[in-house]
Amino acid sequence: MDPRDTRSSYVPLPTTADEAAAAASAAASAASSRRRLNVLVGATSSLLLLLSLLGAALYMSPHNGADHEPTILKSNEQAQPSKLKPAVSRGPSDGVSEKVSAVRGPAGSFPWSNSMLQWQRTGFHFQPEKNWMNDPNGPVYYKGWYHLFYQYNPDAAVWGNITWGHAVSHDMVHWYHLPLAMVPDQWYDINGVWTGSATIGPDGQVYMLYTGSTNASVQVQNLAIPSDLSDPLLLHWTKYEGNPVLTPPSNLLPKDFRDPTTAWFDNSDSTWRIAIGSKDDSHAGIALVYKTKDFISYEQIPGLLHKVAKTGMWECVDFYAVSASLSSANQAIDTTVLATMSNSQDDVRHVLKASMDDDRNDYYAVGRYDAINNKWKPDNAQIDVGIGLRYDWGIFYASKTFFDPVKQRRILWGWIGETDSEKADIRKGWASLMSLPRTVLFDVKTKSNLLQWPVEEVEQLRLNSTTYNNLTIDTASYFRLSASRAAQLDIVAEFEIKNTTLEKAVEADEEYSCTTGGGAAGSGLFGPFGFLVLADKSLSEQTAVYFYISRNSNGSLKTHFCHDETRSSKATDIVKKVVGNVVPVLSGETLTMRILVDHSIVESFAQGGRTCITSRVYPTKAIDDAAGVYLFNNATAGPITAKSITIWEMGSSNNRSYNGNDGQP
Ligand code: DQQ
Repeated sequence: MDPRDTRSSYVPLPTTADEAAAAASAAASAASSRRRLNVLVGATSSLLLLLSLLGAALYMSPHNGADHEPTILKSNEQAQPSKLKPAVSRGPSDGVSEKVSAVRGPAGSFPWSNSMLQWQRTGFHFQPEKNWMNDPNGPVYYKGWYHLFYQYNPDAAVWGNITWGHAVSHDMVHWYHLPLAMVPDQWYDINGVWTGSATIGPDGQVYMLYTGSTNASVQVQNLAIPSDLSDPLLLHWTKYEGNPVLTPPSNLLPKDFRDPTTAWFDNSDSTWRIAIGSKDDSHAGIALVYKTKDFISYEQIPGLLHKVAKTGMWECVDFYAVSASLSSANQAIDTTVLATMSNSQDDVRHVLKASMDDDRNDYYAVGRYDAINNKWKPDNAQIDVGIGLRYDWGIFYASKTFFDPVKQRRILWGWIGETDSEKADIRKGWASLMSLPRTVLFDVKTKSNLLQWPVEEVEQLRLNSTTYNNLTIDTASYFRLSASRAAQLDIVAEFEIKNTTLEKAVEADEEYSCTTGGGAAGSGLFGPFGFLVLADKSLSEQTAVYFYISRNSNGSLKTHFCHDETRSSKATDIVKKVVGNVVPVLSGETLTMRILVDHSIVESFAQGGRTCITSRVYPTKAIDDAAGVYLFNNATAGPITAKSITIWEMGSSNNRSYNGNDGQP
């Protein structure tokens, strides 16, 4: 089978003729369902008002501190799943941020055609078959399958009715979409089966801890286990009858206690530990730690794992160990032994990541964990969690890692939202996708950051390639590169700047940053130079991926890696920015970048993954055969030489629906 013909099983948008007919009947049924909805909304809002007043009253009732049991609206009866199918997302009102960047700026909706919208569907990134998705949940390897669960709205292309979608893969490239793993059907998760993580115990038991948003919108932690551990597909899940297993401590707001991590084992007292994110009353982001022996009863460990002032609510905390020794740089560390790696071991570092609800970015810091004192400390307080390094300087959120026992590696999944309008998402019938799965390693050369790189399995999709060696590009020029299917590419490039050119560095500007530096159209002594992807012939649409070298005050050079989305589309109803950050380049290193283009997503990695950027782009002209890729150089100091550039056209992943046979996808 030609892998290029296996785009995921997506129902095409109707043709213009079909559309006109469908629009007429949709208008008629919308009018009648609006009437129904009004009645429903009226009834539901009275009910919600009653519940929230009751919830608020219960939470505001006086209490006496430590021994206070948070009051939760309990019911022995099974709650009914919500019937609301929102036309607009109700994330913020439910106490959770759902969409990374609402469209602001020039108003007016672009006349998107169906072919433009249909083109946006990716070829080799993970996406559900339709509708809305957000955070990756409980990624785990089990009996031969990589499992990916995710936040999913089965009813619409906007956030709401959050359930757990589920898919399995042998290689994290080709997927089988499975039935929903968990739906909101209990009082303790009726407002959403929110984010959670998997832990496999030494006896092989799988524990899935997740946040439930209760009937009073209180965030509680719940336990679910596979109904049949012998089923490699883990199709059926049983929620623990005594849920919730954890309720918010009395000193925290009931809507700020969510997203349990994978558990790690502590030999000192033979307990499992989990971290949960929150914020305190001074708006500091915090991570709390609980211990448990059985995943049912928990005790909060005094103190906090970590806290950073003014960073706000920490969502989707992740905590894991990485090897810092050169000899074992490709050996990730199983989360369950994280604690035994603590303290004195010099060749181990602990990574703490939190997703900042305030700015919707994933920040991490490298540090050390002191399990005895329940404390994690960053190696460098200047780049603590939330104020320093990001996994990705574009759009990338609510990520989660897991340990892959097969290849002994740590793998990171991130939620990549949309930067178009909700209206366009509804027309497309889908919203959001996952980043490529990335391996995560400690950078043993810089000793200060992680390295992220697409899992090697992605390379199986590489088709025909074109290589250029020693391609020199003059200042203020561009050059079209060969790629006939430019919507799905893997580009790897290495650049060299002649020493004679670099000698001019004393004059390079000091104040540069990607966001303020004028984008790809600007020009300085040493940049920008790099690639224009998804560009039409006239370059009226183009997404630029580039380096820019500036100078530190001490005269040393500083390299920036940026994406300029501002000319990525003629459309005005999308968010377009210049994003990026500094990338460490060590003495003697050339400049390297890798760019994966997949229709509406561009994912880039500089210097082996020290700095990563993801953009969502929605071209209107540079699509299908009109999309091309160019090398460009706007540096005024002189020519730039690409020592090598290889461009692979990429095939598509082969995704299938579940065929209904338990045990066989
Ligand atoms: N998404 C979930 C929450 C989490 C947020 C709800 C992060 O559990 O905090 O869909 O995107």
